Amino acid sequence: MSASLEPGIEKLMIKRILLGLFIYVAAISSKAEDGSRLWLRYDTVNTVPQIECGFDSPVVRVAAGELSSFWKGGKVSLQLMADSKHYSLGNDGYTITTHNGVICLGSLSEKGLLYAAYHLLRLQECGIDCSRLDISEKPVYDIRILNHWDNPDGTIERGYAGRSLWKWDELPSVISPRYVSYARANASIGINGTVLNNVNASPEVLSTDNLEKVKALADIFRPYGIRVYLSVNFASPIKLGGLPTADPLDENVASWWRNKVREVYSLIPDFGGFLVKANSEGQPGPCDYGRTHAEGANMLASALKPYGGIVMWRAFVYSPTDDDRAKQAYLEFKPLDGKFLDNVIVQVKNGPIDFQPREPYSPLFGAMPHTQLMVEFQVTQEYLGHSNHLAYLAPMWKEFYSYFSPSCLRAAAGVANIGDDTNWCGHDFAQSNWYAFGRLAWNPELSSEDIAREWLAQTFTTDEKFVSPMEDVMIKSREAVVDYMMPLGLHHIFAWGHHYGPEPWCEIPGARPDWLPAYYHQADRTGLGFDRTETGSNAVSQYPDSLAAVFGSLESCPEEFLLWFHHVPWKYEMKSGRTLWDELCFRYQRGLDSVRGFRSVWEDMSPYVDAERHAAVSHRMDIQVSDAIWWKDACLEYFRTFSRMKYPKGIDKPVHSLKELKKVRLPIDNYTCPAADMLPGGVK
Ligand code: GCV
Repeated sequence: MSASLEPGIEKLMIKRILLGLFIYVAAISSKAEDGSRLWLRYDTVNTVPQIECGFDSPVVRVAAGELSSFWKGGKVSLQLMADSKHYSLGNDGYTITTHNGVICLGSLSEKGLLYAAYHLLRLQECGIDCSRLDISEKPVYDIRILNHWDNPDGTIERGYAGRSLWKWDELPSVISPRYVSYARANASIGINGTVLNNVNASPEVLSTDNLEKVKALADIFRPYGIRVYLSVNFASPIKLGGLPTADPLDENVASWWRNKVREVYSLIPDFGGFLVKANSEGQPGPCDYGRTHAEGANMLASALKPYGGIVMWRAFVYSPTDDDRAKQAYLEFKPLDGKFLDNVIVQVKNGPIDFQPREPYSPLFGAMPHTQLMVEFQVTQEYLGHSNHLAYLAPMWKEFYSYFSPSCLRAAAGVANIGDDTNWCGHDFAQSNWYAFGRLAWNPELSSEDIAREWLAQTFTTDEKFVSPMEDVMIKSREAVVDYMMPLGLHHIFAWGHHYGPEPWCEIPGARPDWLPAYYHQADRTGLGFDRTETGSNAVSQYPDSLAAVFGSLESCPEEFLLWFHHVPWKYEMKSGRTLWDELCFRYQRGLDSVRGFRSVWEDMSPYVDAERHAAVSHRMDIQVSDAIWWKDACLEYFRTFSRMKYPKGIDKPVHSLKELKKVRLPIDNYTCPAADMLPGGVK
């Protein structure tokens, strides 16, 4: 909360800011271009800018500090404004206007001023003229949150950028400087929440010792406007509390949670709430006691309600039934519409299966009008080449939003791609996905192109000779991955376990059928693809009628979803006039050609990029090209055993034989993936 500044304190405050600035600037100027500065590569200022701020608070101190350190223009005034305009922009919204040569940042809250300060710096770094500004901003979502799948032992589930940032064994006494950098990076793109631990949650996360550590992080993040949340294990009352049951309708269980929540808030007064994965992939949940997801979620929500906390309850469920996995979340959750308390948000993955390179949107969106829903995107590239492949994901997330208005949702969550690697995300370009997630969670209407351009300008250079070709590469990159991995609606044909390379032939005796690729591709002598029309699983019927009609007809189904919804004969004539088989070959080849093209564009970028990052990206792009060959050979050679058709003209001869490819094994755990080295012949 703001307080007006006493005379004298202002001077002290400015001195403090300037001293802090000096130390900070000295520290960052000595850093090499190793990617550690992300998109926040602000140059130091030589003159002391005039930053006027009539009040003090930890949040506003950060805002003023950033501007004092890095703003190169004239006077900036930070003002709390409680007029109707600023009320309409809500707590996080702000204005940036110019009056008589002074730039005025106005907001109802300190957090809004912080976001305004980062906005101004972003304009400066992108080379935009700031002499006459008239900006109003208001985020679409109040909750813009990262989900870390970090484990207490420092590993990260589906993490490809080193180990966890959170050094649990050192906390709370040792505070890594990266905690502040993390908070700062998030605040700069409007992210205001973080779930610190894996949804496959250890009950220990709620132990008193651990909560002291969580408190230390929450204290660091608070001045950056970031609230901390935790994933919790539904069986915690048993495993941590020694109770005989975790039945949500048992009063002792509810009371255990109430007491735990009280303890959490005594340490972290602005604690955000719980994220829960229940009755999914072996996690405990209310269904273990014959209760519904709503009964489980509501019990936790009641405990959190007095403190303003929320429950984000995941809808990622697929019980081992015979029904199509793509239908299961809908079948379980739709009947619960309207049964959740008002501080529960049901968190739904963007697609009905699991973060595939391309999925239609999950039909749950739009099917639960009386329930608050939020979308879960995956920023970490579990199914898009980990941190080896350049895949800019904004176009994928925009595709999701193209089906309905983003404002139908309450919030957006992104599964983080952040680890303790020097450059945070493994691949320098994977930083763009963290960036894009934050920007789109603030405003889903932003274009992928604009986000790419501003990220490139801040992260590398504003030189158009660099920005323009690399924007083009980024925009095309996700489609290229779809092409060389699973085009035309194919999905989940990954290798068992690591989800990196292809293994459409994978068979594991005793495994659940819906964990195996054949379940999804359904290749046979007649054709390829999963029949989800009314002659098949009828998953199309879960979509609104108009869309169900489009998806359900072979003629009108968009080709990008063809094999998702239909089992299509090999000789079926596609829009291009090619047969399905030829089109499949063409798409795999097109994907490979695209990444070869990206590699060559990047080669030409060396005059604009520091040698260190240029070499790092080149190395990963070489792997990507090699992997695209691997994908193309594996899938086409395998599917050819069903189609028994020849490769059409213009398709590269396979480099690898199916026999060789079937022998490829990657170390699933601790996997840092020099995939090319593991391929037979180590092709480039
Ligand atoms: C955290 C997929 C991933 C799992 C992940 C799960 C989920 O199945 O492979 O690693 O577990 O999704 O989102 O809960």
